[in-house]
Amino acid sequence: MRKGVFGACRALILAVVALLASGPAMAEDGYDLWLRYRPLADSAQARYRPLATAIAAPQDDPSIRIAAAELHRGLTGLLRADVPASADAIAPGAILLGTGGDRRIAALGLPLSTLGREGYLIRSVRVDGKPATVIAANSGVGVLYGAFHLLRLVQTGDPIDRIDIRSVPKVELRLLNHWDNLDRSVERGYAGQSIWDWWKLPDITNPRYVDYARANASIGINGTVLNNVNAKADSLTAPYIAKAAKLADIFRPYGIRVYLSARWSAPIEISGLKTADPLDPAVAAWWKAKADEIYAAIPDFGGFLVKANSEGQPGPQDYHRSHADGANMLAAAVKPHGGIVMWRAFVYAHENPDDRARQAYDEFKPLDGRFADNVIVQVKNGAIDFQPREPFHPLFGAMPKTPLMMEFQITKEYLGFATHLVYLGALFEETLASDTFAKGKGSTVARVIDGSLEGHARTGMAGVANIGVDRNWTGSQFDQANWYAFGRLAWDPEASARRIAADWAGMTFSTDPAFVAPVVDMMMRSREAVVDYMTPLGLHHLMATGHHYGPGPWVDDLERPDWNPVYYHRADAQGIGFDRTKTGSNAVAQYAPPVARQLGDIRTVPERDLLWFHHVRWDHRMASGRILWDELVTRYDRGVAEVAAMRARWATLAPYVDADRHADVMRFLAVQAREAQWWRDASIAYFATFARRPLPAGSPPPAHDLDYYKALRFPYAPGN
Ligand code: GCV
Repeated sequence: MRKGVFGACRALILAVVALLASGPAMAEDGYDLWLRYRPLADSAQARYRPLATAIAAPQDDPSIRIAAAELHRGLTGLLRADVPASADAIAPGAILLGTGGDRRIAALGLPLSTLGREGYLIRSVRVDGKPATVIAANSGVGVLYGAFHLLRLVQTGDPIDRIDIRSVPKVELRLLNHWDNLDRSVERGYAGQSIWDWWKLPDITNPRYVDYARANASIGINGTVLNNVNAKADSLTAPYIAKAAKLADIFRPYGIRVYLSARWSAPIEISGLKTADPLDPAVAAWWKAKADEIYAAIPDFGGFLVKANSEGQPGPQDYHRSHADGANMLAAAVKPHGGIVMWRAFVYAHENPDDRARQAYDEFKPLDGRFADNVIVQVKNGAIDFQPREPFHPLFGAMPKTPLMMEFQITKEYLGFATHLVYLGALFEETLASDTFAKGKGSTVARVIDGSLEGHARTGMAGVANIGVDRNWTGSQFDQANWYAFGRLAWDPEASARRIAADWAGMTFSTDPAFVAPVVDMMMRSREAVVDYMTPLGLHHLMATGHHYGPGPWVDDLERPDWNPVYYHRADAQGIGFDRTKTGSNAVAQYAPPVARQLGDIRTVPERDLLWFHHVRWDHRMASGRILWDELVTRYDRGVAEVAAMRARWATLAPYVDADRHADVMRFLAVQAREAQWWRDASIAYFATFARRPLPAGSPPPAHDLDYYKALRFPYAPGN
């Protein structure tokens, strides 16, 4: 008996030891995001141990208190040490946090005046004769950003001796746009319901609201538009203002302001006005009173985001007024309170027979210089709609007198929903690094967005959020990276997507170089993979109707011509692609002349944009020496092969990741592999009916005939 008990105990101990030795044993579900603070390896702990002497944050400021608590939580976890939070005395190695209002920080004579409200310094200094690390800023929120930065250095194994970091955001408004509806459904949301429980607010709040604010603050996001741009007027009624105010109270110490999407016709819907004409004094008075009401409840309310006269939404054009008339009227209402209006340029009209890609430019370019100074025009990264690849929007660089802010989509409406592993940092970076040539070489989109090209102080970047109530927040482990990368690039639009991926992978999974290097490589290649298996060589908008799940290049029966994929690919017996040169829609002429020349010439256009701008013969000779048809099929094959490579690679990385998250990602990759094959097969089956050529040698025929793919239906696909 004794022997039996002993044997069982021994077996248990051995099992535990084996488990511990077998790498990351703790089950994780992704809730902790990149802020996991799991213990570092012993050698790294020793390196950072001096930081564990004390955290001195004597100022009474809510954001500084949060910063100190975060450092305490982070260092306690990472270094397995209980770091004393001492209010005053500086022990050697201590961290001192605060603003110039702190006597010891003031005594250091740091160049705080160059940091603005949100920038910070992290420096190795001597305080009261003892070595210390100071995090200093001009506001509590700046201090909080600095605390997260210091924790990132520790999490990723960066050196912290003789530290000298200065960081100032290059972009003023770094915002999430939630397309969340009041019934908790999320338009284009793939991570479960909306995290805003509107029904229970304001009385009952979810601890997740704090975790949301904390995660956003950790990457510098400073604002959130709570409701869908396809807005309901109800969001502007007193009960919903009270709910938004509750969220604003929770977010405030994290430096996050709330904004609301405004429905243009709200004065009619809420108060029975006869009109929503922006030049009608009663309408202007209504909005002014509404702004006063909102600011009484939310003194730091950020302002309004507006989708007007787009996809059926009401707007000033219903009254024959311009977008500027509409934006300026709203801007006047929020101006006395310091609020802003973000007016979306995502407009295209049913009645307009012009190429959809031209329409936003044609509408907005003539309005340059006509917007009030608290209006910023929000422009999607490309001229169509968040496709796997789009050339940069021609409005960037074309409205020098108007501040333009970027709108990226973090949720992956057109890139495989949450299921596909696609690192959007690469997409964001590609757009931001594009050269508009508006003021000669080097006039990048990043410089339009950060205001430096035209000297605008009002700057912004918005990301359509991918957040929901799913335990891992974003619907998949790797989609967290897209939220993360968005925040980091909004802070610095010239930051490296690769570097950001490395930080994220290190903090989210493991800093072991044997893990980080292959994962970052995989992430950086993942964007090209999705382009290849969905829309290679500049193809776009080929997805199925409504939900946008899966391929539908054959769709030709929708009410509006520009909702049909056939409108975009224009395949025929001769070739494929949309002629946007002067023999076609001439959309290319909306770019600055050097860009227009390059893109408009089939000999110089980059192949990645070829079919966006040109209708190209099937036998056109490509750089590879292959004819276009063969190249197209080769790209589809390449995309599918890349997903297979990602699966194989991730399988080898099990030793570095806890079993649950590793298996989770493995399962998602299996779906992606299946869907990549489906995209490839369906697209090739369809385009072959025009090209009428054999597949290149070694390329297998589609698994099914075209009718099979055309018959697939997904009435309950999410996010629709
Ligand atoms: C919020 C696309 C999406 C719509 C979205 C729209 C927009 O058309 O499919 O769901 O609506 O863009 O950005 O306004």
